[in-house]
Amino acid sequence: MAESALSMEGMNAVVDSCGDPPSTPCSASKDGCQTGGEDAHLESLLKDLGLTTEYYTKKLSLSTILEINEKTTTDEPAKCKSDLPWYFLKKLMMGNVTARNLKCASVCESRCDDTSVNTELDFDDLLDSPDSGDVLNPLDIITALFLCSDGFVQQELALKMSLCQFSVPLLLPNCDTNHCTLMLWAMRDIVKKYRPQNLSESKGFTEERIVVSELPMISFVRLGECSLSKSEILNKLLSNSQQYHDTFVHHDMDCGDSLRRISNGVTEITWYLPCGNRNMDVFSQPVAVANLRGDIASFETQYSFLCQTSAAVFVFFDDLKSEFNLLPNKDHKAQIFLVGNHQNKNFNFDAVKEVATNLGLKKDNIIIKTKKMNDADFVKSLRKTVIDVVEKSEMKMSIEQMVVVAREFGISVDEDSPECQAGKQNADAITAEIQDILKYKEDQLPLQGEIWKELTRLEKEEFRLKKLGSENIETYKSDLQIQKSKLRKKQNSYDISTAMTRFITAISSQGIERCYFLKWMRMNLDNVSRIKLSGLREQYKEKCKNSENKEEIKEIDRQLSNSSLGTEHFFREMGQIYEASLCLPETQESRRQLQHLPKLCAQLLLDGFPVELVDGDASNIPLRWVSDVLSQLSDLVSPKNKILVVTVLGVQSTGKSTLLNTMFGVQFAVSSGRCTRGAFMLLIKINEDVKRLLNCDFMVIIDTEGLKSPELAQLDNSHEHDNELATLVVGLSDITIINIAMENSTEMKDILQIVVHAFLRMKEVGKHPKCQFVHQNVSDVSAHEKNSRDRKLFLEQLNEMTQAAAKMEKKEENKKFTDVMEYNPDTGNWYIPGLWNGNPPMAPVNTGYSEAVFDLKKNIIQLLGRCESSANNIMEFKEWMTSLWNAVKHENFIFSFRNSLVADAYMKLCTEFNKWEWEFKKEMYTWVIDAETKISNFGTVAANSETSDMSELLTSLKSEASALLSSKETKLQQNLTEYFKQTEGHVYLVEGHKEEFSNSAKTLRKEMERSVFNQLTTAADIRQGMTEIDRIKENHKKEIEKAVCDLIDRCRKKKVQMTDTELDKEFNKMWSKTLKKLSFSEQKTTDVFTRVSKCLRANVGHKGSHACQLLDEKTLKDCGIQPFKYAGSFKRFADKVISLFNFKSHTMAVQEMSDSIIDACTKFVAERMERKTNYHDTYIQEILHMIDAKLHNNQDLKTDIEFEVSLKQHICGFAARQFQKMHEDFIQVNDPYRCLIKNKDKFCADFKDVFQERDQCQKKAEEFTNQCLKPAVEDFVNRHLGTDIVGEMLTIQTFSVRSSFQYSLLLDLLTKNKFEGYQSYSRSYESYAKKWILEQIKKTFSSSSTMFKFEDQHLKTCISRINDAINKARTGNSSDLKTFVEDICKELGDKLVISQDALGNFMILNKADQKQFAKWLTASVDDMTKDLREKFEKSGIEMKLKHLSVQPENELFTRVVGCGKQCPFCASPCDAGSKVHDQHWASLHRPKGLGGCNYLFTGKLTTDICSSSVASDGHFISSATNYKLHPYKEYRKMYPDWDIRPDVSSQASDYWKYVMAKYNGTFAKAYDAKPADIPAAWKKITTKEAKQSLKVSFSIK
Ligand SMILES: Nc1nc2c(ncn2[C@@H]2O[C@H](COP(=O)(O)OP(=O)(O)OP(=O)(O)O)[C@@H](O)[C@H]2O)c(=O)[nH]1
Ligand SMILES: [Mg+2]
Ligand SMILES: [Zn+2]
Ligand SMILES: [Zn+2]
Repeated sequence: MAESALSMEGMNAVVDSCGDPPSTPCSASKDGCQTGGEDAHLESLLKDLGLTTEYYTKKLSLSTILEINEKTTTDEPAKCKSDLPWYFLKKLMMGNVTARNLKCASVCESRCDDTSVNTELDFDDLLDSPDSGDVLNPLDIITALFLCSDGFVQQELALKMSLCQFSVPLLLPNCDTNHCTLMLWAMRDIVKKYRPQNLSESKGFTEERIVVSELPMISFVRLGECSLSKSEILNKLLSNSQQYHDTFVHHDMDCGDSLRRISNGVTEITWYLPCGNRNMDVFSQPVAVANLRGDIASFETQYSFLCQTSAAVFVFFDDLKSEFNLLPNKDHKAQIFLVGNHQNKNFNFDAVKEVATNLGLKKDNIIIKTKKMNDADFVKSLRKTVIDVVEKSEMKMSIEQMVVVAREFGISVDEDSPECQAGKQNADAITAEIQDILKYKEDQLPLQGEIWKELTRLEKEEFRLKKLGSENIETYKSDLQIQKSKLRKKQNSYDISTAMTRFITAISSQGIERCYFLKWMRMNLDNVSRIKLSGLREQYKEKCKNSENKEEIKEIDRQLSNSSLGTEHFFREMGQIYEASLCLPETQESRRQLQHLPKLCAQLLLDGFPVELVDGDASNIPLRWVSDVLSQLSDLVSPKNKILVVTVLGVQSTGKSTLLNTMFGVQFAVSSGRCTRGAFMLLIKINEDVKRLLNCDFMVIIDTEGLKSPELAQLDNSHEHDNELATLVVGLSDITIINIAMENSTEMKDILQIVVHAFLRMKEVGKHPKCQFVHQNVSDVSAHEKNSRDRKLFLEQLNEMTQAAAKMEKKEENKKFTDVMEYNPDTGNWYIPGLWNGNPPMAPVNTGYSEAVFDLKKNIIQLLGRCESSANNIMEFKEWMTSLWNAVKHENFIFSFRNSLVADAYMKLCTEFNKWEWEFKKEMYTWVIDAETKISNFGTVAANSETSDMSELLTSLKSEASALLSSKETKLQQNLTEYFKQTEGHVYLVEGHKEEFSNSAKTLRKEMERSVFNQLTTAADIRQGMTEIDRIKENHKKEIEKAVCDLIDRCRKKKVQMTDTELDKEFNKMWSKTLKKLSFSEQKTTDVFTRVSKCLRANVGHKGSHACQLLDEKTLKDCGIQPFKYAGSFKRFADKVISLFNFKSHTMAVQEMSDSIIDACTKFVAERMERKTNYHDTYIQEILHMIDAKLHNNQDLKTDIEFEVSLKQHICGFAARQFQKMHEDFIQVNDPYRCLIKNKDKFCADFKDVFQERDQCQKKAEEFTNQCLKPAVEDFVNRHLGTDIVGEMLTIQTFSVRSSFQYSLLLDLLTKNKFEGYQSYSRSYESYAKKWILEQIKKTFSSSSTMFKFEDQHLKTCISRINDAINKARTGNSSDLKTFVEDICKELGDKLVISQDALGNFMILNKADQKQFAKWLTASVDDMTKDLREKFEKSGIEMKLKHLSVQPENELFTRVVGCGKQCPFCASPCDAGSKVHDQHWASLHRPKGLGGCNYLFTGKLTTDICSSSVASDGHFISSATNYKLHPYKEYRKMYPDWDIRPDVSSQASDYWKYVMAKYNGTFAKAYDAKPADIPAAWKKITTKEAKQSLKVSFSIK
């Protein structure tokens, strides 16, 4: 269609179909209605387009058209007229050349619908055309949009239109006011690159802002009506033979035939630019081509303007009226050409002749399309004329120069707005000064030059310690810090340069002026550096093809960097000024003056300007600056601060920036050669309508510098830089686009390596970015199908890379790419055809490119919507950036990574888990209390179990316990699963710990089970042992009772009054007689030593015969008498060596461990003793278990079997001794004879009462209460109080998680500020911690009445149970007192343990009346309550703690001590929150000198901190290394379960540095060493900073 010439008839038909009145015979009526009398054409059209007056007056802004909304990703065509402008904008912004095909879908649809309904053929219908009211001319829409847009949108429109090779408006009229504007500003941003003929030899090219290029302009206008389609002929004129392109909208395009309502008078311009190839170029010189829409008769101003600015004006006409004055003023500069169509019936040759003569035109100036000519011939002749003109004409003018002409004709210029002018002035003032770029940068932007690079080097060196040498690490680090602060000082010594002052003032201006300023800056700077840069870039590209020119490439690269100057350099300088100012005292004026800079920059980000994240030249992020900008940004948008991040990565110059620009309509710097440096970020607003879908308020796009091929990377060591950059941006992004140009697949491979590495690192630190691979320049439509084999290959490569990367990071478990991330080859790959359709510079953007990018965009937005984790907010983004970059600065990323978000998530998980764990434990504790009660009451009147066999009871209780434990464990696991299902709180970051916690739950259950079973067995055995004694006692009592009864009978028979003395005498007689009759078999005591020996043998026995032999060498009775001393039985020599190597000596370490074990066991024994029960084997088994666990925990400390046996013997020895005593005491206390004797007085009293028939009720009631109930109640309270205390303590922050505990403990030390505290903390962490916990408990409960509240609560429960039982027994029909009491006991049997002995004593000689007794009982229970309450209230906390069955400090300690492991270097406790974990880590390491280590030769305490050492090239020596030197960096080979992370902030250990600096002398004295050489920087640390560092280390908010 495009190539075929249109016949006149065809055109008429089209016109008719437009609904023009039939009287208008030809197409010229196109602009007929323009001058009609109707008012406000513009307004009505705008209304049709839905562009309300608001848009016209306020103007569309870039942020409006760039925001992501519902329409962004719909494929739906425009439905109504008001959709059209947006549809056009959307397509144009993506560089789609079909953007001008603007038709409402409803129009086509209604047609289709009609025909489908009509079954009968209706031929009339064929001639019907859609209602013209529904169609709008594309030119109208474009004009309307220009009229409704602000300068920046206009610029963007013009830019994108020129990319599509569309003509752009040169003169924009307002059809209502007939006023015209020269669109100079709008075209300012168009830069064109071409090769004119004279450069074709040298392969040089010209790259210029088109508005300043002085070009001949050829204008095409129409006079009256014309049957030739001027625009179409122009399109043909400009197209070369292979490719026709619609530069101008013409009637034969979609809706191009519909009435133009506002766009007559528009003068469009386009450029023909040669590529330097004679065969392809239409014109060998660049030409500007202008096209005036409408009849020159109506648009004289425009016509006159063109006559003054063009080299030639071609006037198209049909019917030339001689009277028309073609030349508005005489001294026009343009040649005039008349172009007529002889094929038209109105063509009047005479008139032409007349006019030509009048104007003095030559024959050449008249071009007639003769009857024989077809369009092609005609175009050819026209082209020839144009070439002629261009070659001969002297008339060349740039658009900038046209301003003067425009003013003459009253045409306004868009650049004249005051804001634009102000912006220009400000920008010019700065850029006018620039002569030599390099020098300018040195003078005006000095802070970012060498100083900043040196700072970067120091910063990295601080972490990498490459040049450490033999120097002491901490001194070295401290020196680096001092050097850094010197550099900052130097930065501060510069006054802010004039350029920067101007720059800051200018960007402080408000609103649009600031935008104009920045745009002007950008363009000016671009102009300044372009000439130099574009040449260099070209050279660079050329040279890169052949990597042999290494030196040259390096040189060019350096020059490129030196000669580039953009706004980013000014912002960079601002960042440095700001960062340096932070080193000034807070009060200093100059510092305060600069505090607003981050906010300024944040506002710019919000306005859509890109901000430099990574400075590509220095290869560093100014962290403080960027962080503060982001914080300000967060404040500005709060609470709408959720963001999603999209990044692009790929080889250099593969069109990454172009891709992002096309996708989002943004303006990242694009050019050939190396141009993006570092990484830039930019914000795009998300419209309300899709916010819910995407769950974010902004999208952040990050454009990055291209990754270099390894050959190039070698040159400047940029391999590291690329790796750093990739790791950072991948870590920041939700989606990473990996851009791959298909041409260079080898390069691709290397780049993939970097990228895969970055992904692996992210996986390891818990972040899960998604990725999309984009393959560029794949033109085939069926690329996706065809490439399925390639994709397989691609995946194989990815797998290969993964393995390689995994090996490097020592994370070999990652074998496939899909292990690293979720990736599907079918949905994760995109094929995008080449950008240009044809040969630049005349090539428009390929529609296929634009469409493919659109598909990608849709997909990316969908993917973002599906991001499982709720979007990050800006502050979290900041947090990630900081921790990623800090980790990047280390060599070993994964092990250096620390992130407070991860730490927070971990802490939350620990807190939750701890809560569940405590619920579990508490429930089990309560259950055990009840079970023990059941066992204790077994076989007594209080028993209420069915079985009479103890072992049966025990079995049933055990199975009950197992069932309960199982259900509790399941609940725990469920909680855990549920926890990881939630989307809040970044739980995905700690997904890696799930297994750990699940295992902890299992372990918890196992431990609980062991302990519960032990308790049950012990209780049962002890109860069993008591049964026999109870029976004996019972018999004795019966005998006594019988004897007493006999005595009473005898006495009564005497029938004489007997005095008390006489009665006593009688009783005594009877007592001795009866006792003689009774047989008292001596209660046998067990030999506890034998029992313990057996247990010990069982424990050690399986360790081999040698162990048993060792056991035999010593009898237990001889053990545990002397304090345990570890002699260091082996490698004594090595031990000495090691003590020289500033390492804690092995002997000392073993002794310390032994002491701590002995300490714990002693405590355990003491607790048992306190309970005054009988001995049981489980006790000693428990102790051996403890020892084994501790030894296991200290495996690193290599010890031998001799040691183990002797330690166990020692402990078992003293334990056995204690237990023996306890056992004997127990036997004594419960000895039937003794018990009987003890009660003699009581029996005597009872005897007298009965004899004298006194009322016993009150007395007995009191006795029952005090002897039976009271102890039981007290026991009940004591059993429960322990758990209550723990529960209460756990509500305190300090005990919620390990890290809080550590924090509080250390903070307390700092507050107390006593050397002794630090010393005992360093000497024995465990015992210090235990003591401290007890202190905390006492502190918590001494000041509050909480403890009493708990006691009172339990008391109340008991009392109400007792009263209930009494009442129940009363109403029941107990026949006598005995059953009455038994009923009560039975009722209480499941809660209270009532002493059988006491009960027996109570029942003897009890003749009390049941009813009376009951009455008195209630009263005495009341009294008891009062008594007990008083006692509880009065008794001190220490007393109370002694009697608890659950020891709160133990419970709390096991919770906060964690796994109990200590750092193999500095002995800092492991901070992992779960019970079971295979990696131990400490949040805070400390100088080894604090543990007493000193240097070999100097004898000075060491300042080395392991978190620094592991990053250095130093070596260590220890028993684990077999006393050989081993590199610190590979400490994991020796301590594979330790994860010692380098000090990321380099402030983390400030706490300990502070302590060491402060107590250096005291420590030295205590360790009998010389004081350490404290690095200078340590001495500067303040208490406040020390506190702050604690907070940071333990992630405390
Ligand atoms: N032929 C062709 N040229 C392209 C294509 N995509 C981009 N370009 C051109 O390649 C040049 C470089 O494009 P950029 O977008 O700056 O490339 P980049 O990857 O961002 O470059 P760096 O940031 O320097 O690594 C520009 O001149 C683009 O017009 C493409 O698909 N085909
Ligand atoms: Mg780029
Ligand atoms: Zn350590
Ligand atoms: Zn641990």
